[in-house]
Amino acid sequence: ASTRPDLGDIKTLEQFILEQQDRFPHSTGAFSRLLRDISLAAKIVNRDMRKAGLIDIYGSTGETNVQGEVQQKMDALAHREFVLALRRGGECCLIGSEEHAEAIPLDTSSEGDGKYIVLLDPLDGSSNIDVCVSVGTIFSIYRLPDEYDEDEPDLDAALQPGTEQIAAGYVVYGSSTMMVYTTGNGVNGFTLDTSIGEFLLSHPDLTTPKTGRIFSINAGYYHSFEDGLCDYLDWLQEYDENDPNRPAKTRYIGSFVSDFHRNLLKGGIYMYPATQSSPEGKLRLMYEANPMAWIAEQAGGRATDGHTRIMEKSPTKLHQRTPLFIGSEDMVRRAEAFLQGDPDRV
Ligand code: P6P
Repeated sequence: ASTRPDLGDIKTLEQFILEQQDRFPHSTGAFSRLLRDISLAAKIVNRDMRKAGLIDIYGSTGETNVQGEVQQKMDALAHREFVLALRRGGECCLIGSEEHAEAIPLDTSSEGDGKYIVLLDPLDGSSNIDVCVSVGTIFSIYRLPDEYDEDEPDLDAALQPGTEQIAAGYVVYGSSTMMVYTTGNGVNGFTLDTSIGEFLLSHPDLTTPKTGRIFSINAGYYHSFEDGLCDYLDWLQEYDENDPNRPAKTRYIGSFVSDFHRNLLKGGIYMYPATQSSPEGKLRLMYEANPMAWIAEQAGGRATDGHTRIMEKSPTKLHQRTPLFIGSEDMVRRAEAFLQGDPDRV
């Protein structure tokens, strides 16, 4: 039987957010409005994304962003849409974005309370746009600590460990467009019905399988991985008559949000370890690893850097990177065991 709700009990993201808000009697509605602002920007990015090939907005702007990568036009456009939506909404006082070297303070005198900080990767995997491979947005929301003034928030206010997040989510612009997020009470997935412009609850109470048969890693770097990791990858690909998940299957499309989302639903592990060219790994702690780590944990999975729980890492820089092992709990624990030289521990 399908887990999809029948037409009788369609629930929009807005209705869902308001239901959740009712669970917090003293809530002012500011957080609900913030999530609404984010979902609006996601719909706009989705609209422009689906026309990328038509209105010639892909290809590079020729400028380079803080990552030194050639900035794809869609990256810049997605960044702008989220900043505009958050500025208009007035609930966010500070934005940290992969597309901008410094944190961006927003003038909150307009409407909202300006009590929230949003860290985001506006468009992860954007080099895939030109070849029509799916991409995604990742966001992480913190509350402005009481000791800071929303009119003068500074970067330190944003450098909180992942355990302090109050919401984390992603949008995957794939064969359909989905928004998946958590506020600490489980994970829920919404699919965009473009005919009515609404995200509809399609994956209530998402949980991830405890183990799986899919591993996602760039095998091209095999010779630069640490030994324990090579041993783990070799182990995964050995036949074992007692283990239906070995040999494991590799699925890696070069778009973290899509690889993560597929593994969340089917079971699997995504790994971006330290390599020679990326000694700290490639994924960013604040707006890629932390939000996805919370979603993974809330869905029953696990996320570490091979040794330390991602959400307990103390941030020092907005764009700092971290090695990342994330997904089904048993697979992440097994990877850790190999990395720590104790493969038979689990
Ligand atoms: P590599 C995209 O640039 C990204 O940040 C992730 O979305 C993706 O999983 C990874 O980098 C791909 O990196 O080094 O394997 O090409």
